[in-house]
Amino acid sequence: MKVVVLTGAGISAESGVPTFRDADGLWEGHRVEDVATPEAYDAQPMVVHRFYDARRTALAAVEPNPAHLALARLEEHLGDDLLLVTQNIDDLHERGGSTRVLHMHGELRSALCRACRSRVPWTEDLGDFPPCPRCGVAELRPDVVWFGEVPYGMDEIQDALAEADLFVSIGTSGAVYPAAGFVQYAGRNGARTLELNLVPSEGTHLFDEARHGPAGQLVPAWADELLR
Ligand code: BV8
Repeated sequence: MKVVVLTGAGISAESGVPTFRDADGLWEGHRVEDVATPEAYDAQPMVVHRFYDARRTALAAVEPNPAHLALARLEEHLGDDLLLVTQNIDDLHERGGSTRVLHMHGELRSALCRACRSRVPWTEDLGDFPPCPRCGVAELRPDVVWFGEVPYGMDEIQDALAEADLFVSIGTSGAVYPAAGFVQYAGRNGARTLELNLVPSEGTHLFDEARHGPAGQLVPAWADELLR
């Protein structure tokens, strides 16, 4: 049984990580779509650094929740038959025990050098323009995929969706592409599709089945069902 799981901000909500749409997409009065763009970074790098430095710092104060732990248990049983794709840039899947996580929108704990294009592990602030540990040039930016930028791992994701028997979308509003289109691609390639979300997402009608409620309850129950 080949499974592809896609997670969004909703899976980290019960860990205390705010989602994009709960704060109606605002941060310090900025719309996320206005901060998470290369144009915003070029125009006002310090505002964008403050946005990501604050979220990177906040990682220390949150813990994985039962939904993250259930997906790690699923990986233990399914191994390479499970591909976990996340839109999240937090490290809660890893801290919950998942070892193979595809961060299609990048990660807070990584920095990207605009000079040498290296992706380097990073846990400190970037707002003081530290030099790249690889090339020494002070051009490190958050290693995050902004609006208008190309997500990571699209080939691997598309291959997995084409082979999947089951596609499960957890805690995402289905508002952002290409992630929001994965359900149709998987379904067209013969996968059964399931949505686990607090409330019906924008694409809920595209799924064979949808269950609504907190991920911390729905995901462990679904994992138990699958592993039975
Ligand atoms: C691309 C990283 C081409 C940054 C993010 C016009 C101009 C330019 C582009 C476009 C355009 N029109 C459309 C586009 C494409 C654009 C797009 O989709 N825009 C939207 C606004 C229409 N997309 C892009 O630009 C992407 N790149 O298209 O490149 C391409 C395409 C294909 C192949 C190759 C190249 C890049 C988009 C990536 C942007 N970066 N994040 C950061 O984190 O700061 S997006 C960000 O918002 C998240 O990563 C996530 O992906 C997205 C949506 O957030 P969600 O995770 O869904 O969270 P949200 O708050 O929305 O929803 C939470 C859900 O959880 C809710 O449904 C809620 O009910 C539920 N929930 C809450 N609590 C719980 C819960 N569920 C369960 N339990 C709970 N307790």
